[in-house]
Amino acid sequence: MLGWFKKKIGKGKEEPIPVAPVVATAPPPAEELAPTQIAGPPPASTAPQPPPAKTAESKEGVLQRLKAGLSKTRESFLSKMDAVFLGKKVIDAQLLDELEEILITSDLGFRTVQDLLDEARRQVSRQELADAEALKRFLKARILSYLQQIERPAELVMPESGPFVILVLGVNGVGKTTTIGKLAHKFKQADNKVLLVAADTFRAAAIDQIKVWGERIGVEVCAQQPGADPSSVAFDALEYARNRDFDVIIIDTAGRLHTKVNLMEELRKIKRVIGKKCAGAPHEVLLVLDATTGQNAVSQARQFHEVAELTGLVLTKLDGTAKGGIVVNISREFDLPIRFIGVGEKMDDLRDFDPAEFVEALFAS
Ligand SMILES: Nc1nc2c(ncn2[C@@H]2O[C@H](COP(=O)(O)OP(=O)(O)OP(=O)(O)O)[C@@H](O)[C@H]2O)c(=O)[nH]1
Ligand SMILES: [Mg+2]
Repeated sequence: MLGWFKKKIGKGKEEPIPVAPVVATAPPPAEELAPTQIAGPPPASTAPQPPPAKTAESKEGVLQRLKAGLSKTRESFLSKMDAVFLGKKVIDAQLLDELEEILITSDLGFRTVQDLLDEARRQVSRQELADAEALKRFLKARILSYLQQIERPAELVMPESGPFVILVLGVNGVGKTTTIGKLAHKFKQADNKVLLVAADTFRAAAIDQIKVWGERIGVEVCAQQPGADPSSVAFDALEYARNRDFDVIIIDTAGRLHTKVNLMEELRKIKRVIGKKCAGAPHEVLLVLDATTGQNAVSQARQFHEVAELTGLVLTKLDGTAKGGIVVNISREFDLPIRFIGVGEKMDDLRDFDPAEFVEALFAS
């Protein structure tokens, strides 16, 4: 399996990075921790043990786990379809109307449902879709083609030199911090030196939460006091990171309502300050969306994109919803790649988004 991100080596040359086993890093000496308060990895005796060396998970294994994560969507979607098809030999107008309803309740989005149904009706009238199985095959192929229309590569592309700075945004409780923990784990497994930055200073618990992730994974966390200005936390963290050879810096931010102007302006400032401190950064601006919020995720993406020029999306909690069609909806609505999908709360439950795998898991019988 190819890597899920690329490192640029020399001009224009990009090399896929395979997933490698964890190499535990020692905590930094205490005197190096000023000026920000750094929660380093625990001392060697309590440091998390590296998982047994493993190569990339088998394709079959990935698909099984993805299927499990998408089971709610799939069961709702397929069982409703089967009920509509039950006992029907031919595809008629009534069947297509019922199918339309099912597709709409899966949150595929109005435009996508209309496009699918228009084409299905055309093909039925030309007698190209003979039965229910043919119709399912048609839906699967069409949905895949929609997901593949995004031109930009889904892999993250790291800069030629200096750390890869990722800014993570989203409304409250969508799974930003958890996604950051999972992502840091992925980077660490691929042998990168990772720094987490607690720029969500809104609640003390938010700072503790990211420190816990740092300890669990064995990566450093830059944090300050609750209530500190998030822009200066980000600034100080980048200063700390200078000459320390971090490969990846991931910045957490407080959840904010996309409709609150002052909070969205704060994001603009955070981004500007990061760019001033580190030219070209943030290289990746990731918006985390909770798949269970359905259509609302679309308006969140729109507002955040306007303020922060997103470069990619993460859809979390797909395991907790029957409305996984939102992935297709979001993907068609914005010219933004879906980088990852969250299919559970565990460290390994952040999956690379692969359209073919996703559709396979969605339609698996
Ligand atoms: N089932 C499931 N739960 C998830 C997933 N991602 C995150 N969660 C859960 O969602 C809840 C909120 O996650 P957080 O990471 O704290 O969300 P946040 O966006 O950082 O929240 P705020 O910082 O308060 O805005 C936690 O209970 C997570 O375990 C996922 O993919 N699947
Ligand atoms: Mg958080």
